[in-house]
Amino acid sequence: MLIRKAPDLTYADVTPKSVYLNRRKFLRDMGIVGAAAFAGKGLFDLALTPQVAFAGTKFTGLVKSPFSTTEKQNTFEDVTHYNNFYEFGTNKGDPAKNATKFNTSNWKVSVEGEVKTPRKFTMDDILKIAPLEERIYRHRCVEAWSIVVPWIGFSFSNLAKLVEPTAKAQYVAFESYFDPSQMPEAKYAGIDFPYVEGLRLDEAMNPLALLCVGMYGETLANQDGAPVRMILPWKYGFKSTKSLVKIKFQSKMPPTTWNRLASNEYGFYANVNPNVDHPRWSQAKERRLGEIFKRPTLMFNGYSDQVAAMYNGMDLKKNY
Ligand SMILES: Nc1nc2c(c(=O)[nH]1)N[C@H]1C(S)=C(S)[C@@H](COP(=O)(O)O)O[C@H]1N2
Ligand SMILES: [Mo]
Repeated sequence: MLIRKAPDLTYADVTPKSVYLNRRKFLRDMGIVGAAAFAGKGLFDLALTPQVAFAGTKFTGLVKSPFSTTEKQNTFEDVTHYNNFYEFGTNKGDPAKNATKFNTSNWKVSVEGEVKTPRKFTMDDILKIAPLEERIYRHRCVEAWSIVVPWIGFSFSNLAKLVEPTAKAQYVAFESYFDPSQMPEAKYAGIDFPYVEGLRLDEAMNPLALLCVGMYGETLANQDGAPVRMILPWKYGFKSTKSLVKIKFQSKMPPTTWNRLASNEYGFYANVNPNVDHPRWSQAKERRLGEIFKRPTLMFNGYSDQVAAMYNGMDLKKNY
């Protein structure tokens, strides 16, 4: 995998204003596209400065995924300005405004619990686990909107196999970063932090479960869960934990943020299901961001072929 970076950027060139407010244009102006590729050094070693976010750094040599949809993609603008990231505010436009200075340098993800080889991964470690793929997935939110995004990452199973889950590992618990000083809006969100989620082991090991480090050919925007998050395209969006710092393999079903808040509204499985209404609204249809007319929602968000077998014998009206 090659990562391109303008070879001549120095700390002095990079004012926080140009980075935070106009990062993409800035990089284009600096000639980052087509710049000599750096080999040998990792992306996160090449941080322009410890204070600077990495959003906007390009990936090259991405592998095309057979799991990609050919549907029309949403724009980068849509996907970075209509977000759920309650740590940075509860309105869809809040994360774009409030996450600009989110410091994701020196990031570590602790992988622990029922594994033979627990380990703390740096972002450089993570980028070396497997070839990075571009996966264009449909993404369906519980509030009945959907988007199509070219995510970048690899199947979570690659990471899991490295740490060797023990026979006791039945579930995987995911935990987001939380720092109230960087996330002052979190105190008004009405949910407990850190944000926690979980999967059954077989769900986590399903090839569709993506450990995601980027989108649209570059590193993740802060508001989309930089520097590393989960993407589970057959489930409602809230299952896909952003800005991951802890992954724990365990024998018990882990508590999850939204289920803890309102268990009748948000189940543990949260598989996209047009036949199970949310108590306060229908899930039969969805609005693709940028479109006027609603479209029917598909069972498992259209990923039945890959995931339905995991739920054979389960009553999905009860296990929602
Ligand atoms: N840490 C954290 N992760 C989170 C959330 C959140 O508030 N905090 N929101 C979830 C919800 S409800 C959705 S729909 C998706 C949204 O991802 P996106 O903003 O990149 O589309 O992130 C999920 N992951
Ligand atoms: Mo969501």
